[in-house]
Amino acid sequence: MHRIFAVGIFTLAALLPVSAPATAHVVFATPEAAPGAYYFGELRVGHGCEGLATTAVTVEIPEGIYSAKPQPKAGWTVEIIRESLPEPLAGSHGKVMTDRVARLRWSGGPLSDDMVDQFGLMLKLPDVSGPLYFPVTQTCDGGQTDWTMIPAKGQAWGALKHPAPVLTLKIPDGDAHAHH
Ligand SMILES: [Cu+2]
Repeated sequence: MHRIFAVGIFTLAALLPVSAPATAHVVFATPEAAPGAYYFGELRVGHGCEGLATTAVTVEIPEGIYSAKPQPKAGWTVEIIRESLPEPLAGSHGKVMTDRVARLRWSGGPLSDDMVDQFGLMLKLPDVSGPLYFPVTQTCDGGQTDWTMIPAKGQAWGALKHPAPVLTLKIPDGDAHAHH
């Protein structure tokens, strides 16, 4: 009886694909947003680095985004890394901006390879349409995976081994004018 059960499990495992599906990469849980919107999203970490537990997640905030806030997370230390702007810019509420958030980093955990978690952030999105790439460094206990690949023209995001998480900015269907 036990032996038959074991054989059944083995057969199922053999049928699973060798490579993880695209959804198991580091991705935005909600990958679409409206241009110019305040967007709250979560970076989903679907697995570790080649089986190793995740101990830090660092995300690069692309140019054109001047406001980025991480969500605090129990068991993780959050860092906001800023860089100064080449020239001051007019910000919200009449303030002048002299720097921007260049990257956010959560370190702690560890998040084991067989579990999933999400890291929240709020962004003020630029008023443009199209894909925005957020390169992520996944640090693990004894390894690292760089989710930094950006598809070339005509190349599918899913065809890349370690694609950067992408957020696609587009005006919602049936809404000719984006509401701010
Ligand atoms: Cu994956």
